[in-house]
Amino acid sequence: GAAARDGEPRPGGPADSPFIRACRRRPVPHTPVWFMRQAGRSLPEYREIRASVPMLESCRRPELVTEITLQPVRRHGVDAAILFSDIVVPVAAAGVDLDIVPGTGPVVAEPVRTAADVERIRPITRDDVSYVDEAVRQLVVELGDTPLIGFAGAPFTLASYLVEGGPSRTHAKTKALMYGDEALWHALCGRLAEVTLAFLRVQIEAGVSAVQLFDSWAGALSEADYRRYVLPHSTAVLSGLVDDCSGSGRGDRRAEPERSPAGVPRIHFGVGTAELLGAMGEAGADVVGVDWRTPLDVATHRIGPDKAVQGNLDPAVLLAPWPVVEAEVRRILDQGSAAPGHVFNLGHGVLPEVDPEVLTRVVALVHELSSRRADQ
Ligand code: 1CP
Repeated sequence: GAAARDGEPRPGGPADSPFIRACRRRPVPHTPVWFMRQAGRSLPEYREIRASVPMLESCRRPELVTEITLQPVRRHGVDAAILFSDIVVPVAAAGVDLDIVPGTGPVVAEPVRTAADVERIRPITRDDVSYVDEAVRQLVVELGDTPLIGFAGAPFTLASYLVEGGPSRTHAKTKALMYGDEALWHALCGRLAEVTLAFLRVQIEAGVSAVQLFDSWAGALSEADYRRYVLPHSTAVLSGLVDDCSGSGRGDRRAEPERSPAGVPRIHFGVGTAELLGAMGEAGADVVGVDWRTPLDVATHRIGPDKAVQGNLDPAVLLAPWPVVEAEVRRILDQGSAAPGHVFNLGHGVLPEVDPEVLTRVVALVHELSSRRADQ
């Protein structure tokens, strides 16, 4: 209703939370904090649930997704939840035969080699991922004012799993296809961008407050190659979400104040992307994720003054003695203040061997130090 007109969200709802405010570069009472892979093997309550359920099956059971997603919110008091799922879930829903193998990661039965292989990746609809729709709707109720982050894998990172057949250090087969058959490469990434966009739309329609596009392995490319082979496809995803809100066709969303006028905030993340940060922002992000190699003030300089930043704490620092952790938290809060919006996070996911008590302490420290600054 009235809130849509001046662009300010309903006070107290998830759209007015510190996390969403920081994504939108608005003033915050404290710096919001969440952790990539906050739901996962660092938590005994997660290991217990997962002991008897394979990974992909757990992603398809809304009651398990809901419980696992809520675990880190209850335990750590983080400022956002992230949907428990995996980047290969929509690809499996699109008909690709794959599994997530314990200790390895995603493994694809028949790696993509030909145009016919690309054609077999079907566009997806809500019905193909109804378990995600259900889990998000349930979570939005349970979470109340805490925002829920939806996510998807970006075309390059998904293409890497599909072409390699599994995790790869060099991405050699992926690059061989990219350089060797540019038309097939763009056909593959174009199809993956469609699947990803459809998957994110399902999550947004079900009620997520923000989305993160994971291009975890984009850092394997030079900036020139990133711009030529990847940027158009990631732009199709991130800009496609904004087009949803501009009134052409899917315009009923304009009636929802939280979604208008600019749609939900979009975070764009990768690892080893120091040289790509500017381009990843250009793809259409509100927030750019930064790994542990680039300090947030340097990242802000590269990304430009109109976007928020997220990340930079080395996940391995959480294994260090507390004074080291504390000094790093202070450094990141200092350097993050150079950006127009700052979301505290790690530079990549929580390592399974991290003591969850340390994560809880980091959340409390970020809140304490940053709310003191906000008072000044
Ligand atoms: O048994 C287990 O616990 C399996 C481990 C696991 C988990 C907990 C996998 C297999 N996926 C997940 C969940 C997951 N995956 C989340 C949960 C939400 C959260 O709390 O953050 C998310 C966001 C992902 C996304 C994901 N999957 C990414 C992007 C993020 C990143 O880590 O870079 C990637 C690259 C994957 C692939 C994947 N899935 C699983 C593994 C072990 C891997 C990586 C394999 C590799 O090294 O290539």
